[in-house]
Amino acid sequence: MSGASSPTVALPHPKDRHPLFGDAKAIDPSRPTQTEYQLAQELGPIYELMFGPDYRLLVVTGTELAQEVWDETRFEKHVAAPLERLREVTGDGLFMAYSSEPVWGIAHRILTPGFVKPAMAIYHDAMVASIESMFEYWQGAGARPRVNLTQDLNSLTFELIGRAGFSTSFSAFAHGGDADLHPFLTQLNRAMWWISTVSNSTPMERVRLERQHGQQYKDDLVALHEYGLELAGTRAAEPRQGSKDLLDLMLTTVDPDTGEKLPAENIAYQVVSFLLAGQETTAGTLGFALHYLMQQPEIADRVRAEVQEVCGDSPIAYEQVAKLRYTRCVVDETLRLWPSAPGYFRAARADTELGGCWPVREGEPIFVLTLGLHRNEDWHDPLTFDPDRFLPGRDKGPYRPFGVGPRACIGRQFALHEAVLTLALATRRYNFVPDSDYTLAVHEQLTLKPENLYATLEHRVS
Ligand code: MNH
Repeated sequence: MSGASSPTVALPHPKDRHPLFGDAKAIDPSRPTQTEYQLAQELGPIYELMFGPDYRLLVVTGTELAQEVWDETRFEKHVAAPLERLREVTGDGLFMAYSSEPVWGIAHRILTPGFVKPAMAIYHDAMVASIESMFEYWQGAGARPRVNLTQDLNSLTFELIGRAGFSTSFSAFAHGGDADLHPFLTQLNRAMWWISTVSNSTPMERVRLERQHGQQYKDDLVALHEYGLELAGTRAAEPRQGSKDLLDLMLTTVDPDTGEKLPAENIAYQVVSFLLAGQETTAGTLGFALHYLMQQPEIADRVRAEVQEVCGDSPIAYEQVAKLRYTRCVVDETLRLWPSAPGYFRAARADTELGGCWPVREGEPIFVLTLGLHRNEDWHDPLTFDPDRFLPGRDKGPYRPFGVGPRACIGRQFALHEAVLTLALATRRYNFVPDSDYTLAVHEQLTLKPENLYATLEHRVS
């Protein structure tokens, strides 16, 4: 291929392209990024998907191409079409704010101190208490209960962000069963289902969905935002003493750059954003990790040995979490093989070429599919779950499960602390025995998680 290539170079794309609907039929709407990963294996490190006559999406899974797209001088985060819908849920909260909106910078500066590594000391006890409330719930289910991990881990991360971030308990483990889910979680799940389904369906299917579920979705949006307003309003009326949680931070901090505070509307959107971004992704990560610990019990034994060495039988202290190096490798490897946020959108700041030959227009969406990138040929034996590859000194391939640049995940330290702590406490306490006939099925609703993952729990310590 010559350096001065013509702009007519055709990108690989799925066969059987429809003149109107483009490649929509090539994507299974119930598992879009998993189909995109399969397509990457057929079509290579970059390919294009057409959704309609003039909506093109580039999908990137090659290392060099991803490194180009990560370059903040040429590319930036892009709030792409499916994410426009997410903006209806999270408004101008950090997650979906446009970088050009001043409120993003204000919120980023106000909230960053709440998410740096040392700040995890503030949340540690609330995290432990949330994890123990799950254990108590399991305790109540009998001597050797079979538990629904997919569901319970969702409740855990929800309860944990509520207690740690907002000093609020959702009583996620107060009752059993789906029927007792907190209304916020029911509304959030329903809204996510709607967005994921609508975003991945044809215009005709969309009309039907709109008719059947459109009103419910609108009602849920209102309820979610009202919940955020109420939480913030209650706190504003009754300030707390002591160390600041995320809510205090947002309500009381003045942005050092502009001297402005966050408007109440925006704080409500931040609350919804954290409950959304902080919950599904971490629950999925914990589910995948426990799945592999069950499938490869020798890894669970190494986690146990490490916890024993660092903490003995004592409670796990904040400082000890950083010493659980192997447990952290388990989390890193989980996020490699199954990045629970399976990709993110970028766009060029000006017309450019990718890989020196693929023309890319300013602002057109490029999807970095980490689900494919993290398994490409630059990783040795990529389909094997092997935490040791994250030990210091080992060769590593491309790895960015939390995104890149100023818009990368603000909750990274929070998620890692939470995940390491949960795995350490849970494996010390229980043997997790998988259903003998379980094969991993991955549920996709913008994020990934193991579907119908159950475990039978054998108590190890009293
Ligand atoms: Mn999180 C952004 C992955 C846990 C809050 N998060 C992102 C992005 C990825 C991501 C990828 C970038 C998206 C994009 O470029 O469009 N996040 C994860 C993963 C986990 C996770 C894989 C768990 C594992 N995230 C959390 C937790 C919280 C959180 C926990 C909050 C407590 N994440 C955010 C917020 C953003 C974000 C807020 C948006 C940051 C910004 O744009 O300023």
